[in-house]
Amino acid sequence: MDCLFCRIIAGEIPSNKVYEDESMLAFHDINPEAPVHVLVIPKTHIPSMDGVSAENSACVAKIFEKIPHIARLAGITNGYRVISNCGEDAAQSVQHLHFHILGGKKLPEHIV
Ligand code: DGP
Repeated sequence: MDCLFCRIIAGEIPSNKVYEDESMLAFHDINPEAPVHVLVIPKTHIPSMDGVSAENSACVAKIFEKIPHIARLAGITNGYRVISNCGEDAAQSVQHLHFHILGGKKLPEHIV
């Protein structure tokens, strides 16, 4: 298993968990870019947004259903931003689908 996030899911690499259930794991980013910076990943290995399909999108829907709860668990009270970097031009650095939840401060207006 050479996927870093699969190894985190397997418990081979420790993480600071925020939420976990049968289909997803949420944990604090090792390199936070906001006071609260959580990553949410499906337990199914999907390399990026490009790998989402009709066959596997249920786990993505579950993540989006759970993101408001995860944001609250992480202490976010006044709004947040969700980002998924996909591919080289977006500087995706870990090839396992993940959603960044950023909050805990007023974020820059023009990130996209
Ligand atoms: P991206 O650039 O969108 O592929 O984001 C990957 C994120 O993963 C980046 O913000 C840093 C984070 N990250 C990388 N390695 C680790 C790790 O071992 N533990 C944790 N908690 N986060 C990691």
